[in-house]
Amino acid sequence: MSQPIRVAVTGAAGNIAYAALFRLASGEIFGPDQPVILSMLEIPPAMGALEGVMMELEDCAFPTLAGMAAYDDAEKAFDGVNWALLIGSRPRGPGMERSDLLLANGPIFVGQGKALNRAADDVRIEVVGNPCNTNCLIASSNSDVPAERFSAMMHLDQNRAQSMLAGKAGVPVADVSCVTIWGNHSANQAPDYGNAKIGGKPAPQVISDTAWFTDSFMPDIQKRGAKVIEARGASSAASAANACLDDVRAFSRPTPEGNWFSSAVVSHGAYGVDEGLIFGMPLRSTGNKDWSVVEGLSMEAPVKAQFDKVLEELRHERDVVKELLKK
Ligand code: NAX
Repeated sequence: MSQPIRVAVTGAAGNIAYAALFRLASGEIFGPDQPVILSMLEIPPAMGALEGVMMELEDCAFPTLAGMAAYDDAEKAFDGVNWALLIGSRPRGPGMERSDLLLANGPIFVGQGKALNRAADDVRIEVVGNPCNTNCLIASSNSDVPAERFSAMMHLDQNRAQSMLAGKAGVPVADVSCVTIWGNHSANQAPDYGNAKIGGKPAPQVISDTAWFTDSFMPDIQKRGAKVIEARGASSAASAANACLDDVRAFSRPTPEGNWFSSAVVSHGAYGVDEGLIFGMPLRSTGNKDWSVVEGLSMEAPVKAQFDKVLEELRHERDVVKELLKK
């Protein structure tokens, strides 16, 4: 067996982590011959619940689970880790605006950004805790880990879009490729139907009902999270965990020819996005935790209008947290 992969998971006693930890430990994500050590971070009041999760992990007797530990100190939890899945954050309370949430969660990501300096040289960080793009910006700007190693999760939105396109076209989801979610994991995201492909053809050539893209597809993806909360009485957990693990795989394996995936990464100016913003982009991975942006895509007018709107939103979020940004 090879050297264990160390994976830090924050918010480890929460709902998304509960749906992710067992899959990480089982060998499903890194392979049946790859040992995994879980390093779990929680806040002190949740340490008891986390103990219960650890008992359950033990009770699965996963041959690939080579060790696990629970911490309430980020410096200890991130020591030597190869992956850090930053899931934990404060939920939005009654009457809280998005900007209040940004300021409430910001300090968590300042501390975790600094603590990530203790991680292994090859660490890759995935931020899930909301508002994930700007939390990711805060963590990255407070860390010495290169900004390219950070991403914020757009894969749930991508998966939602992929399923919706497949459903409308009446094809299996595997026939849908090249789905881009531009910008922010927020209701202002820009789901790109024009560049998506169904059976290798541009989606608008397969779905002739063009009004559907703007009247249903785009708003339904944007509001999907809220609909799940309305129906389930709780926010997306298993699908969010699944998307987080999809991202781990997407960055760990070469992206198949002719396809890409969506993740929010640091902007180097592609598509006119301000340098440094954490912006959802179409990416290809070398399979070595590195990525490049798929450049040169043109956007349908409604997608471009939404792209401009979400860019403004992320600029605004950056301004709200500017006191927390180091570089
Ligand atoms: P839960 O409330 O079930 O769990 C969050 C856990 O984080 C709690 O156990 C809490 O004790 C812990 N926590 C809080 N502060 C912490 C800190 N400083 N260090 C370590 N742990 C801390 O929420 P859950 O449903 O698991 O959702 C987690 C986050 O994911 C939320 O911020 C949620 O908004 C976000 N989501 C992001 C999505 C995305 O696509 N990016 C989609 C799903 C989800 O809404």
